[in-house]
Amino acid sequence: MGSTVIRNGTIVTADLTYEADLLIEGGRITAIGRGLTGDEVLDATGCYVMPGGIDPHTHLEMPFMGTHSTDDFASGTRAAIAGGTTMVVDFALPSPGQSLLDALKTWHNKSGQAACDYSYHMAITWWDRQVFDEMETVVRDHGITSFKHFMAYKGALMVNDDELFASFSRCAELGAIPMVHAENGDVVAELQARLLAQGNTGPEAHAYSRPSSVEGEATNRAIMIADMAGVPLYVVHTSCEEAHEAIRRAKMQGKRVWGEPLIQHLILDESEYAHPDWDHAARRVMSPPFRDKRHQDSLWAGLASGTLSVVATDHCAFTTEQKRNGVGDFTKIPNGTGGLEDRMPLLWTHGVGTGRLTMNEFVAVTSTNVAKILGCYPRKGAILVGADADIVVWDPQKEKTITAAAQASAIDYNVFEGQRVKGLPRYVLSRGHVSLRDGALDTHEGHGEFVARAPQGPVNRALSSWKVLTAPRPVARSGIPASGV
Ligand code: DUC
Ligand code: ZN
Ligand code: ZN
Ligand code: ZN
Repeated sequence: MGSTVIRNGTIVTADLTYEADLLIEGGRITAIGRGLTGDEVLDATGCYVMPGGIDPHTHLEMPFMGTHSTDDFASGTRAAIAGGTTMVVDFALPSPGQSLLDALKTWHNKSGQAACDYSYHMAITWWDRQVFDEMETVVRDHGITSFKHFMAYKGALMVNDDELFASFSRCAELGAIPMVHAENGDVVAELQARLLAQGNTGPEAHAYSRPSSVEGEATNRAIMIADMAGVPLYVVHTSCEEAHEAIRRAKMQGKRVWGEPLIQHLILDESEYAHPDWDHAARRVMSPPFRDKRHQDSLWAGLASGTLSVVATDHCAFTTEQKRNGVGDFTKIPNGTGGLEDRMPLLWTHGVGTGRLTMNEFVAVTSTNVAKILGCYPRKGAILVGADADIVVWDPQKEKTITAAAQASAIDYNVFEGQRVKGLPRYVLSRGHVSLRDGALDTHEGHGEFVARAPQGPVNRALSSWKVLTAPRPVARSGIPASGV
């Protein structure tokens, strides 16, 4: 690969906006300045040159609810690049009882198809001594420093509070970050049973079975458990005010807690489930479900104020045929929606385009904050000499209407169908390779590399009560009472 220069653009990072060219050699940024020359010149006139997006939450080819999500690492990473995302973080998912290291092998086999760089979080779906031991190998030998816990999906992936506390405590020892899917799985299971018994079998009942309070309760509980374990906490797909409120409160108390809204929850609302077409509503079934405007406003405010940290997709794409498994029983509709290709253009359009977010905030929540929280900054998420050349050249004037017909995702619909976006990539570079050029993809299966991440040091502790709880002092007493008082 020869050298490439990105010329005449405006560099936008999480904290700076300035005019400069970039020189890229060997997949990395090697110079930032004016008048740079190279073998190939990409014209960025009128464009913003930003770190490529990092989606911290995808499920590619995920075995789930009796099927597999249809976008795999090949189609999923093509979709990512088409929308300006140059790294995805997927979830290695051991089935209950399966070794973490076995699950890791399965994920490494699948991700060989990736067209952009990727990493994994490891899911903790069961608990015993073997899991405890393997967590250390996962962190130290494999560079996976975040562990996901499902507080929902009772009888499948859900772990209980004792398991959460044990795993969170282990994360604290290892300098790893626990993550939670925060919904009260016991209450959801009970509400599902009641709704079905009452004859509520359609996709709208999915939303009734997962009210915002089940998310608020679980978020609050996870924060408290993390604090007792002395560890920070990353809350995935924060979708409602109650969960956001718990995160805000924790931050005000000095706890390191991060919230991750999804682009779907920012843009789409619960009225989608009232649509008269069963397919339309079922295609939008995901957990947590879409919410009303009050919750959306809360999420946007959190991104602007910094109480919410990153925007993800939870990309978990099922075809209409797969969704139809739930005809007659909403609990059998595979949960998940797509969004990888649309996250950046939609967030730009509805965030920067409306004045709700600055360009620098856009870069922070789509890339830099993710890299910092997950331990791969400044290799990723930065425009700095020495950083990987994962770059998006963003044309703020370019427009399109989102359609399934034109998407890279392998499914047969798009939940954002018909939405107009203004702000799209002109070029996308994945470690220096120009993978999108004026709307045309030039991706290579297998170009993507696994990104090993570093554990965080003791400085990354939660700040409130951990010292008391992890180092109890025995009470000194003068004598032993005669009776067992
Ligand atoms: N939610 C979804 O909608 N799909 C995948 C897993 C999840 O938690
Ligand atoms: Zn989830
Ligand atoms: Zn998920
Ligand atoms: Zn090529």
